Amino acid sequence: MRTDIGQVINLADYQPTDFVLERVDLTFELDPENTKVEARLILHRRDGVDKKAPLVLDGDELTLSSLLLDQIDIPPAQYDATPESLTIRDLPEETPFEVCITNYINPTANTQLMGLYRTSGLYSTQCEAEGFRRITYFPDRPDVLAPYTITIIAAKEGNPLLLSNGNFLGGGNYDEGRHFAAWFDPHPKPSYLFALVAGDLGVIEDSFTTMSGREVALKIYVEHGKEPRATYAMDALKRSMKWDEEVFGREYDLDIFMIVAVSDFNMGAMENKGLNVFNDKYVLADPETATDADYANIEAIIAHEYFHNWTGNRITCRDWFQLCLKEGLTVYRDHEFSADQRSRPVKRIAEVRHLKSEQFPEDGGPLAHPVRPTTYREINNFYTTTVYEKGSEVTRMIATLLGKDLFKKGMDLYFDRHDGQAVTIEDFVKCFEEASGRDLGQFSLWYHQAGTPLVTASGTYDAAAKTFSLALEQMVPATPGQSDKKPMHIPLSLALFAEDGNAFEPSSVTGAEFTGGVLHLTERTQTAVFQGIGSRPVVSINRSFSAPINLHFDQSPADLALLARHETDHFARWQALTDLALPNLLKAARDARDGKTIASEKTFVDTLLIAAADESLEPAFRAQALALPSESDMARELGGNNDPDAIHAGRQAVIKQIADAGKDVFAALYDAMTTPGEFSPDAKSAGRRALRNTALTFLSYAENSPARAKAAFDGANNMTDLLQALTILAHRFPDSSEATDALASFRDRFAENALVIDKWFAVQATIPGAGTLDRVVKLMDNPLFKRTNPNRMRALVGTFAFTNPTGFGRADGEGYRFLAREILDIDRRNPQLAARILTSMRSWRALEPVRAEHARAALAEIAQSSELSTDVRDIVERTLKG
Ligand code: B3K
Ligand code: ZN
Repeated sequence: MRTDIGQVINLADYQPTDFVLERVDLTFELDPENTKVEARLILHRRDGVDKKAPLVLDGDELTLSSLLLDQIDIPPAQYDATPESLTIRDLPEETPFEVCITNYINPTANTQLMGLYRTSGLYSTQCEAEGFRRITYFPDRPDVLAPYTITIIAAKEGNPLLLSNGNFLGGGNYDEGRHFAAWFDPHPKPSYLFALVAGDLGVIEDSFTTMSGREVALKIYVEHGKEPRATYAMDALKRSMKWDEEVFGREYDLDIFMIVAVSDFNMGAMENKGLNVFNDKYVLADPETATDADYANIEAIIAHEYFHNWTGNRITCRDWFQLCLKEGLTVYRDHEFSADQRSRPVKRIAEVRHLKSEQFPEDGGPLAHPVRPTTYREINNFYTTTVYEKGSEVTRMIATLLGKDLFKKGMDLYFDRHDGQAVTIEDFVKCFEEASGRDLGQFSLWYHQAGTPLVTASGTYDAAAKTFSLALEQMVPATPGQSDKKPMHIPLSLALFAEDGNAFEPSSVTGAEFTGGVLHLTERTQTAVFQGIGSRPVVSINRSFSAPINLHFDQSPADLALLARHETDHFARWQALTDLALPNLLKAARDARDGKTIASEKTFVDTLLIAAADESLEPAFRAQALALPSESDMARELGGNNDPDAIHAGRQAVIKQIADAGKDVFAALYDAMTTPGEFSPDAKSAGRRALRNTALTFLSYAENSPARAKAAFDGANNMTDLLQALTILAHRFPDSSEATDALASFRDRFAENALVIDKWFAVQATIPGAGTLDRVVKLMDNPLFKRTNPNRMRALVGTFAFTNPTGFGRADGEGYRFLAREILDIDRRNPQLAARILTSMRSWRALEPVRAEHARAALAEIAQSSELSTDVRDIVERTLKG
């Protein structure tokens, strides 16, 4: 039964609750199919609220069993209970009162994985955003904060562990065969941060001494036998705790911090107070089963959830429109953490690649929305790259505008002033305005205007006057619901280089504020004039990607090559290499479409190969430079009438050309970039592996033979190398016996390890070409595939739809029709997962007309179903309309 009716919620309608929640006591009597939940809520009427106003609590698929007011049964006439709400009238006007609610829920039947659910013998919860109302009737909104006491009662058999938020109070035997545990969380929190876990798990333990000398017990719970694979996560946790003390001055605040890894989970992880629940994909790692990317993700996500303890938990969101207040800020914090732990420029390159390939298409398509939206139908559909990644970029721009010290001053003020509160973006921005004295009014448009700004630049040099003029123009494209945009405050980090590679120091700059190397673009058009420039400069604009914009700036290949060699900002070097690559790739795609011969410019190929062989550059940087813009990057740049087959063919031809020209470079790198000794997941070793595997990939084109990849597959001693060799075999030589054998041996070796089998599914889902659809359909019947497991679904169906443009987007439309069928099926069990996978259709309008029509028809087929969840209905209708 669907009780979520999905009405539209508007920011403008925000009202505080009529009643203040003082305290919450919850008692759970766990049973797989009939769990008893007893909730005691102590409330009082807020000052000034109408004395007759009833108490209205949220529910979702609930049935009330009993209801007491101050320990006495409430007469039926005094309340109304429906599956989605409980309304109680005639409550005390002034004094606090206690409401005691009892209801029963079925955790086993909860396939949505929201609220309390039970899979593989484990009880666990997911309450953000609105899952708590699936557990009990409650004021389930983030601005209702209270301390919680939790008692969990369960059969000892199968449930030796009974965990919840806060500090452990005690426990013991209860009645026949059952035991109990009690927890108290003194920090007032909203219901979305509630968590309960019960079952039988293994644990690794450690401890951390905080900066004020308090000892915190650290525990990571995983399935029995997997304990050794949690040690990297534990190490990442301790490093995160230390870093947050050193960089943000934030100390942990309970006696214990726990992480539980679960295998059926809708997202990456969840920051519940003191009891983080993680998708086990982001906890478990060892050299045999995890890639370098897995290690980096684990480190980043462990840090992210831990950092939420201050940015999200101690200070939370007033309403869900403010989601970026905690998510954008916390992503910024985890990005900074990883940059400090690893290589800053390489991390920045990876972030920008991700932003451009995920967030830019969102911002440029039907699902575009502001970082702080003003309206939603289903909040779960707003956990987007715009809220997270663009939200992080907006925080980064504040740091850029203010400089390190004033940014820190603003953050300290924010922590001081708002600790224990549920606040808004305006409260956040105000702290930085007060700390710096800078007006951030225009800047705040970044929160409110959707769409990626386009900045067009052109330069003229006046040799006689020794001035360089940079004319800039900004345009923010129209997005759904926002046709007219105001000019934004865009911080552009900028430098001017002489032909010899040295930077110019302008004697003065007029026409725009230029401080600390940052040019402030605030008007629609603006010309900055740099004085005292001795010769024609080569300009580097938007260094380190200081603003999340598209930049149109015609620079000659020679100028870009100069930046690629001499820029001191290594992000900007990578950008120059990308700017050299892109026109070649786009031309190749057009030529492939028109049946012409494909040839890349010599400057581009030469510059790339010089960078590849440049030993003064980090291997990880070189690997990033050689990973050309992806097919979806190309599609985004082409902007319309896209033919995935032509894009693929064009890109393949360019790769082949680079591979042939650089055959010796790649062979030398392949031999040089070994990582002798024992495996280490550190960033430096990972960088060497990345460059070596990149060389191997190019060699597979130059040599046009699976032999070298086959040897690499047979000789690999870690998952990164093994998986890359497998990918080359499967993608480049799918019909070879080497590919078939490698896929079979990989499957047999890892059949027991679901997370590794996900990689096996994903490698096959991304084999280019129309034939992959049949393979995917067959794989769905493989005994190793489980429809009910979100990781499996994402690995096979999600990866296929999101990252295989020639397979999923095959010309006859079968890929889109397959997705439509799957979405309808997944939606019956797990609406959130279905809605997320469906966003893979967001760029359908940019396809050439035949494919676009197939895609539209598939979307229409979904839309006409009368059974849709609010989640899927919201996405499908916006995708069709926008
Ligand atoms: N806050 C959670 C995400 C919850 C998603 C709910 N649909 C994880 C995170 O961003 O840290
Ligand atoms: Zn988060």
